[in-house]
Amino acid sequence: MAHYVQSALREKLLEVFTHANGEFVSGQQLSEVLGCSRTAVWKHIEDLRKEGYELEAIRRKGYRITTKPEKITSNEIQLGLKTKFLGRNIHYEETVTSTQKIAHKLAYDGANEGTIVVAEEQVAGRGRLDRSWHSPKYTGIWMSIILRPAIPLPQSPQLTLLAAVSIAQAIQEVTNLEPEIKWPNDILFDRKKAVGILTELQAESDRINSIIIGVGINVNQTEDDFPDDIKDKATSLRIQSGKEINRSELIQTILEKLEKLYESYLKTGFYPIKLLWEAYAISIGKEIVASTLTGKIHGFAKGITDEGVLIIEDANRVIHHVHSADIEIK
Ligand code: BTX
Repeated sequence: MAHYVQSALREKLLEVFTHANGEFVSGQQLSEVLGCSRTAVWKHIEDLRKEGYELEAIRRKGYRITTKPEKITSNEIQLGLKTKFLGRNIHYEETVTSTQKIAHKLAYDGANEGTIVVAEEQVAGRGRLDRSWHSPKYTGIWMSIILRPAIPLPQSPQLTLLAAVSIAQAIQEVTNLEPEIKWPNDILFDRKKAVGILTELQAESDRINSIIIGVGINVNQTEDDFPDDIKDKATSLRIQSGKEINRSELIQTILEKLEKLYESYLKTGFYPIKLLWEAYAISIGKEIVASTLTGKIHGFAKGITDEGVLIIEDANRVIHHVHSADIEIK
C-alpha cells in the first residue's frame, strides 16, 4: 500500500512537470498539488534524480526537469497509459537473468492478470527451445506479460500469434515501419529478426493458470551492438528507421494494442486475429522448409488453421499440420 501511494505521488509529480513544459514549478505549488510537505516533495525529487531525471533547482523559482532518462521507468510506462488492466502492475528491474523467470514466480504467487515484468538488461535471456536471447542494457524491450485467459489448453498458441499482431501494429504506429511476421512469431524487417516472442504456460491438467508472453524487441541497437553470431540475421528498429525510438512509448502502445485484441479474442474468438495475422505474414503462400523436432518438412505453406497451426503441402500433395517448428523461406 505504502509503495502504491509513493508511486502514485511520483506519477502526479511527473504529470505536473510534463504540463509545465520545461518551466519552473515552485516547491509550494508541488506540495499543494501532491498534498504533502515541502520536505516530502524534496524526497520525491531526489527519487526522480535516482531514476535518472536531471532537475534544476533554483531558490524562489522551484524545480524544472532538464533531461529525462534514457531508461525505461514504471512512471513513463504508466503516464497516460490507456489500458484497463495490462501494465497496471509493473515489476521493473535494471538487470535480471530473464524476465520470464521473474514473471513465472510472480504468476505462481498469484500476481494479477496484466502484470508485466520489464528489465533494462537480461544476462540470461531465453529464446525458444532453450536458445539464448541477446538482451543488452538500455537498448531493447525485454518484457514478460502475465495473462490468465479462461481458454482450453490447446488454444494457447493462438495467444502467441495475437501477441505478434499487437506488437506489429504498435511498431507500425510508433515507427511507420512495415513489419512482417514469420510463422509463428518472429517479426522481421528485410528478412532479419527484430522481435522474438516466447510463450510459456503454467497449467494443471487441462486448466491454464497463466500464460507468460515474453517479448524481446531490438529497439535502439546499432549494427555494432550485435554479437558476431547474430549480426547477419538480427536488426533493430533504429537500424531500420534511422531514428532512436522511445522505448516507454512503444511499450505503452504494445500494451494498448494487446489489451484491445485480447479482449476482442476472449469475446469473439480467434478468427478476426487470424485475418490480421495473415495480413502481416510473409511465410504463407511460399515454399518453405520447416524444421520440427522430428525432422524437416519441405513444401508449400498453405496457411494457418483456426488454431494457429501451420499447414504445409509437400511435393506429394500430402498435408502436414505443424504445431511447432523453425521455418526457412525458400
Ligand atoms: P527464438 O528461439 O525464436 O530465437 C532465438 C535465436 O535468435 C537465437 O538462437 C539467436 O540465433 C537469435 N537471437 C538471439 N538474440 C537475438 C536478438 N536480440 N535479436 C535477433 N536474434 C537473436 C525467440 O526465440 C524468443 C525470444 C524471447 C525473448 C524475450 S525477452 C523477454 C523475455 N525474457 C526472456 O528470457 N525471453 C523473453
